[in-house]
Amino acid sequence: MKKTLRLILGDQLNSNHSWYSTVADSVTYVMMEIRSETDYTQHHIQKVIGIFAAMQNFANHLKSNNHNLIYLYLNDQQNLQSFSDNLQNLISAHQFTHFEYQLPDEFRVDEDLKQLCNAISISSAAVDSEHFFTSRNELGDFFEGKKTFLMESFYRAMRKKHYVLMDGDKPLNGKWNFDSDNRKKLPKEHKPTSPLVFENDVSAILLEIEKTDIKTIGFVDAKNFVWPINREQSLELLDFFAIECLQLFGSFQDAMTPNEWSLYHSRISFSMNIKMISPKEVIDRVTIEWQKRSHEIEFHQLEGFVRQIIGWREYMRGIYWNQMPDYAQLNYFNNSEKLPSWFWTGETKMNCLKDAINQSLHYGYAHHIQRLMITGNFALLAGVHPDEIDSWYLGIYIDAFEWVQITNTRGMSQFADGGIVGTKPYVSSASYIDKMSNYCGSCYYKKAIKIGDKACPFNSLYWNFYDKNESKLAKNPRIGMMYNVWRKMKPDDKTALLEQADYYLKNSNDL
Ligand code: FAD
Ligand code: DLZ
Ligand code: SF4
Repeated sequence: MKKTLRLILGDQLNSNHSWYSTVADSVTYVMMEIRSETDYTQHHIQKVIGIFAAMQNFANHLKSNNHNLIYLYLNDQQNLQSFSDNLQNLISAHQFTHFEYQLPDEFRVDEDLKQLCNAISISSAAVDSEHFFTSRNELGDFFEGKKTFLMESFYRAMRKKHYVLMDGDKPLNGKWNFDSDNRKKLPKEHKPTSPLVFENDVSAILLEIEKTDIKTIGFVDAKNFVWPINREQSLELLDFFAIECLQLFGSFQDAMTPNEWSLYHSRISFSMNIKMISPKEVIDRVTIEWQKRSHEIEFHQLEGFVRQIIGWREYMRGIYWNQMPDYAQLNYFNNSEKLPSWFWTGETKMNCLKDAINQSLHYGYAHHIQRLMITGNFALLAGVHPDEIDSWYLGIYIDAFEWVQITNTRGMSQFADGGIVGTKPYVSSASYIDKMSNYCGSCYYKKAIKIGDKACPFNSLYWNFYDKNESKLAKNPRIGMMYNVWRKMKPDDKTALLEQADYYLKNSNDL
């Protein structure tokens, strides 16, 4: 009799997958909590707990639907702590005759599973994970023969192909992109909607992790775990976003303010990335809400959100599969510094960084502009090696999986890919941060000062970055103007700025 073993990875918790539409005695599923995954970077404690809790809930869901399932807990004696060792062991112990897995999202795991399939003597097959709008190679095929990978053209093609926000063959409401209506600062008196948080008791999982020497970062309140850990909670969070946040999502998408950790963001990246909900469900849900309340929800709020999902998210996945494994080695600026130690403690006098890092430690979450224009901006200005930065981002965020983390970090944020993802590096001085946030007013440093004890570090580091990388950037048409300003500056002023930057870089742990 044919006996099939099917592997379910921790980020493949898609209950709508066609695998589960029939129940068969001949099929057994396997899920495993393993050290190869908990230890490939230093993860946030909430990320490890969140994934284990969601895996356990998914396993219970499958079992209650009468599927055969083997679940290897972290501290099970027979757990060999890697996908391939456990799988080989199970295949021989239970005499499986066929092995199947869903295409993993990570290059490393993909390679491991391909190797395993070559090593075992039974037949095997990989199937689609039935989650994304696009297949792995779709972006590569779309840009075949083109010099650049312009997100906007990919996004438009996705809108047309999947008939999202379309009116015949034209974009709904006449324009593809309404970004110019977005990006407002949060007014000082504006009190954002309080985020929906869950109160999951995950203390049993924490206890198991604490029995091991797994190294994690960040904090957790294990009796009140805030993240969704099953499909029902994920859908509840999505509903909350559609009903409470969508109407201001675009407007305040890039806004930052102290002690407000999520503003009008959806916080559904974790649920989506481990596939408890699908991007199609997300787009359908918000579109229905807009149709119901179009008198209240302006179209630009909806379009801005849809672009993140069907545009950026699919685009990053496509870039990943098109560029890996070489992408992980790119270091366009040859940066080599280390991250300051306060990236792991939040203990810095820089208000914007203190806030972004502390909330990352407390929630395993920061929203896009905090990741891009606060932590990422500083790391790039400080010339930190992309490996250091990747590993920090891959660990600290609950939604961090390499396919979407590395493309955002090494690509969009660090420009280490020399312009595959972005057309210019995202760097700024204090003026942009002040424009988009309420951080500067109460900071030890002064946003308008460039030189001296109270000078905001972003100001001198910004010019130092342009000076240091002139040969690589001056010809970029989107940056040329900055070099005109730099060249026109008085030599004494330039020297003072570079000396100030040098002082800050040499003392970065004390900033
Ligand atoms: P919202 O602001 O509500 O956006 C809705 C959804 O759109 C997100 O859930 C996400 O799925 C998608 N999205 C938005 N921006 C992007 C983007 N640039 N790339 C891909 N999808 C996007 N996202 C991750 O999912 N995992 C990561 O590890 C990750 N690392 C990042 C690292 C850096 C340096 C930067 C600049 C961005 C990173 N992002 C990452 C993208 C983005 O910051 C997060 O998707 C977003 O903050 C998640 O929060 P949210 O669900 O509240 O998003
Ligand atoms: C991130 C993660 C962690 C921390 N632990 C596990 C685990 O124990 N078991 C598992 O199957 N998956 C885990 N994951 C998610 C995997 O790293 C992810 O499935 C692969 O990287 C493929 O994207
Ligand atoms: Fe950040 Fe500088 Fe503003 Fe302080 S003054 S919050 S360091 S940008």
